[in-house]
Amino acid sequence: MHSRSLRVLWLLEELGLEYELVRYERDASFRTPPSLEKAHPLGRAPVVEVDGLVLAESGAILDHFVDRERRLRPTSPEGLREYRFFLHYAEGSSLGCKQHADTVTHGSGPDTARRSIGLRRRR
Ligand SMILES: N[C@@H](CCC(=O)N[C@@H](CS)C(=O)NCC(=O)O)C(=O)O
Repeated sequence: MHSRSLRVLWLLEELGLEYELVRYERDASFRTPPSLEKAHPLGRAPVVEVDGLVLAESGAILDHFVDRERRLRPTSPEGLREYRFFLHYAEGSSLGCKQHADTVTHGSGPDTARRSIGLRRRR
C-alpha cells in the first residue's frame, strides 16, 4: 500500500479495533478516483467514518483514535513531546523528503525533483 492510509491501519491494529476497509483504486497517474470526494471534499486518502463523523488528514485521524481510546499517548512531558514530534514529523519533514524521492521514481523525472529541492545536476 502506497498511502498514508497505512498510518491509520497500523494504529487500528495496535489498538485492536475492528474496522471495514474500503478501497479506492487510483488511476494511471496515481490520483484517487472522484468517488472519494463523495466521502470527503478533500478527495484524498485516508478518510475514515467513525462515531458518526467523517474524518480526513491522517494525523487528525490518529489523534482522534488515540484520544477516544485513551491509550498510546504518553503522559510524561518528555514522552508527549516526542509523541507530538513524530506525529507531525511523519507527515511534515519526513514525507516532504519521501515525496521528492517519489517524484524521482514515479513522477516527472529527476530534473524536476532536483529543481524542486534546489539541486543542480553535476556536469
Ligand atoms: N496530509 C494528508 C495527505 C493526504 C494525501 O495526499 N493522500 C494521498 C495518498 S497518500 C492521496 O490521496 N493522493 C491521491 C490524490 O491526491 O489524488 C494526510 O496526511 O492525510
